[in-house]
Amino acid sequence: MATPAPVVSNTHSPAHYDVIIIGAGINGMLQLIRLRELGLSVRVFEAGTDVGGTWYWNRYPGCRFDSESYTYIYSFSQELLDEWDWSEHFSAQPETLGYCNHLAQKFDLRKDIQFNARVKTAIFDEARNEWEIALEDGGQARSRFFITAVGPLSTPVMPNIEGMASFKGESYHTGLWPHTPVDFKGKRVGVIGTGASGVQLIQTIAKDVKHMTVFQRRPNWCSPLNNSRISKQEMAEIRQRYPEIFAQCRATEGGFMHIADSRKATETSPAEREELFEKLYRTPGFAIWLGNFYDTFMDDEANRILSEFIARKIRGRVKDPKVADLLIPTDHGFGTRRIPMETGYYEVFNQDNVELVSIKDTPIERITTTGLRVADRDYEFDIIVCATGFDAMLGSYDRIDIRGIGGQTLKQKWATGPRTFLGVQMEGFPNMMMVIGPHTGASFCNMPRCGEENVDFVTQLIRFTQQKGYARVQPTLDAENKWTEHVIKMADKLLINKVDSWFTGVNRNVAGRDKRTVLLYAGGAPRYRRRCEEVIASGYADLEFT
Ligand code: N01
Repeated sequence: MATPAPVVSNTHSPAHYDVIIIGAGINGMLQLIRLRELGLSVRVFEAGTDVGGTWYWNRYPGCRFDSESYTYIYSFSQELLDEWDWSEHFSAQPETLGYCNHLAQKFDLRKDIQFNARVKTAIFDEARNEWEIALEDGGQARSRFFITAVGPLSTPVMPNIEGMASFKGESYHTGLWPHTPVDFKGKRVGVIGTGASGVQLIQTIAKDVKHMTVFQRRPNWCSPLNNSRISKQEMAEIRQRYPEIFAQCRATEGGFMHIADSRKATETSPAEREELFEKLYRTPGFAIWLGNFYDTFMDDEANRILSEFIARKIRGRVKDPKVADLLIPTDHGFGTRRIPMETGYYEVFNQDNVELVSIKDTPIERITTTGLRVADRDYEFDIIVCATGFDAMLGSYDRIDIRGIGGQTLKQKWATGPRTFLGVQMEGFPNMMMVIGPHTGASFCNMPRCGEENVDFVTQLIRFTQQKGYARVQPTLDAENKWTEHVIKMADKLLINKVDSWFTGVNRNVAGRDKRTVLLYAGGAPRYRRRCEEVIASGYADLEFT
């Protein structure tokens, strides 16, 4: 349970800090630790009642990592590495939340975090070179620096279906799951959405439900997680290998342990391809995605060959060929949207008490008091679960009124897509920094691996600004334009950016999100890291200090 931190007064003059951070998730917490080391006064505002971010909110049954647990651990403290044991190769949400709690307790973080504190506005005071932060409850605070550690997937979105509020049974969104367990035993359950959250939930509750109807709009390519337990002895071996594991993640494009095969699928014999695909299908984690022939990310033909292999696997696992056909994507290739990692997902559709309803051509007409209606058929449920995802990357920025120089809002600045320098700062928004913002190398990377580097970059920039006695730091417009153009150019080479998904910012449940936008940095973590190092080595030549 969180120890309540003192509440920022809304009756006295606003409290003042060196730095205000929004978000006490995995990166907000690390940012707090790092800034404390500089001797700065830091306040974190967190909307939840405790730490953990993603792992605090997403408590749905089956929620777990698809990063190897031991790559999702911070490397900055040997003590932390020595004392934390993972029990599975891909740990489940309670264990990860436990890790977040452990971090908060070990570093006594809660005393600097105000919970139940949703930030409403952040306005740059040009006369004082300070950010003025207002909370939804009326509280206010000021700071020299303002950091958003709001997470890329933290604004859950309900489907825009008529009658959402009319359902009289229980209804849930995976990203806003209650803290008390939901009992699915003997219940008639409807699930809307088959992304990574839906897949994890469906395969987990299938054993409990009386009946489950899965409403699928566009199927996703899923592949086996191949999870297993970690014995004490294996954990001891993993601990010895931490330096090697981190080094391996550092060398890869996405901060995972999987290294892409340098051969081209299109130039390899069918037998060799089959051998690699089979091996990767049995390998734990994202190997089949990130460790595959490198051209499967860029070349339509290579991607088609891989997609065909996965389609065969799905057909081999789903008994009813018509159902198998429905589960095989036809509008995008394997890995061009985020791969949901599964454990027995396809077999769920062999159960007599599970029905798959394709709503691709006949959308859900409306939610009713007893369930929902599709193409003149009424479905009755005790529970409806919306696994309908998030307003990715931009949603959490949009719901805060952020105003920089001249009163310009961030929403105005990003009207045609994000414009950033390194995904960390924006021209016109001095002293504001983003951790895992759009366009950072961390945006398309194993979160803690790149997050740690992102936090270090922000920390060093603040230290430099403070040490030199500057009141303001922001990128030049030229630097911002060049970085934004570079990010857009990099995106062009990947098939991922030619498909509608949260990767490309398309979400038809949210007004204005019907066109693709470049949100993620596709140039790879090593290239991004090199650019950050150049910026530091140049004495931050791309930035303007006042
Ligand atoms: O969300 P999604 P998610 N009517 O956007 C459907 C991370 N994550 O929460 O594809 C009917 O992927 C929508 O259909 P369509 C991971 O990065 C990580 O599942 O738009 N259906 C889709 O099927 C992941 O990518 C883990 O046609 C509607 C689904 O809802 C990201 O979070 C676990 C609809 C949304 O899928 C998001 O995953 C879970 C409507 N109106 C998540 N609106 C780990 O393992 C939406 N849908 C770490």
